[in-house]
Amino acid sequence: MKYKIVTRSRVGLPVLILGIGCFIGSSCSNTRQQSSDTNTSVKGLKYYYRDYFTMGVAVSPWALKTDEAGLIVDQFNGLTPENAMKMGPIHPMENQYYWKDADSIIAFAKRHNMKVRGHALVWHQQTPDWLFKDAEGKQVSKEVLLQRIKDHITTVVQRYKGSIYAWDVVNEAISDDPKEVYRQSKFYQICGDEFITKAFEWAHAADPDAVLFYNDYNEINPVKRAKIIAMIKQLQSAGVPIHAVGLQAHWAINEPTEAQLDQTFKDFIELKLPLQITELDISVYSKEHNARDKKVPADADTAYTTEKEDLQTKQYGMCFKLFRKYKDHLTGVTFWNISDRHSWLDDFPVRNRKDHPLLFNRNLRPKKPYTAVIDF
Ligand code: 9MR
Repeated sequence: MKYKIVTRSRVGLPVLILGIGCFIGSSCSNTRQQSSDTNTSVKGLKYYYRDYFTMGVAVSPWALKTDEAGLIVDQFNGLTPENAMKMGPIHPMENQYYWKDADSIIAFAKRHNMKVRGHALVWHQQTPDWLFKDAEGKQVSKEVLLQRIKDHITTVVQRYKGSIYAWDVVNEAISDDPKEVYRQSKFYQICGDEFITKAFEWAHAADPDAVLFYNDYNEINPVKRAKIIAMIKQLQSAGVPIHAVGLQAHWAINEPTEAQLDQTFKDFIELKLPLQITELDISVYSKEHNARDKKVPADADTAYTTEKEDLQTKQYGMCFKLFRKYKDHLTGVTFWNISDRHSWLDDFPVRNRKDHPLLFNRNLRPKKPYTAVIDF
């Protein structure tokens, strides 16, 4: 489908852009509205998917002060703080919280009538130094750690009660090692799996209206998926307030296959819980799971070639075809980062290798994969 998007120039005159070619290159004049006006006539992702699910994006407070803000307002109706609400950034010292960044994201969402997902209450990464240590620097007991987790969850969730509709309560607690169930994190080593149950109970007590998620990656892997599902079933049968499942969806041009993704949805649906795609990006490189330095000549080839563009277009098209197929179970899709200007994948798995995983290029123009997402 050749499609039309009507944007407004800075002086308010509607400008018609015809066909996709104009979006992809940087040769078109930049007429995209960059103000924070929500009464825009741009038909963004949230417009095309208005009968399907929320379209969200992970953001930093800084991005909301750049020209990316206009793009966000045009295209999305949901926000996730990429880092600002994680334990380390928001709770750097035991008796000190740092609210400024998280608050600014909430304020932006309110100004533009967007929903906010909270991310993440308990995660093994980006934990503050003080969390696991006592005054002498020795590892704390289970009792102390659980009390600290409780205080953290209660304070953060209560502060944003009414402003955040959903929380990633526990993030990535399942191991990638097929021989292990739970990740051997400090949380697990000190508390066993009790920290998971307790985290959901405390989050629910702090805000009984918030939708509480378990969130994890590599959910398309059948072995890991089975472990995630078994853990959630166990929590459900113990009456733990877990309300939804987040499938992170850090994918690539070569995975998942359509059959694999279809099976992933079929399996998760058996839990009878709402699902969300919480951290979507599609790397233009073949999937690798472990961090490494550049080593082969191909690692230096970071151009966004027509071949990569075509493969990424096909993959985005396939994923969204299945997202629409499972729309009765899917309540949101969130992209992890805004445009190819910056993504965490620029540094992972290969350090300092530029990736192009998103729907908008560095000039904030929709890429060819964007057309595959809205063409239905
Ligand atoms: O995108 C986030 C990046 O800026 C941080 O440096 C990183 C810290 O480990 O976390 C990234 O986000 C992660 C998310 O919070 C949980 N799932 C995996 C994401 C990518 O690593």
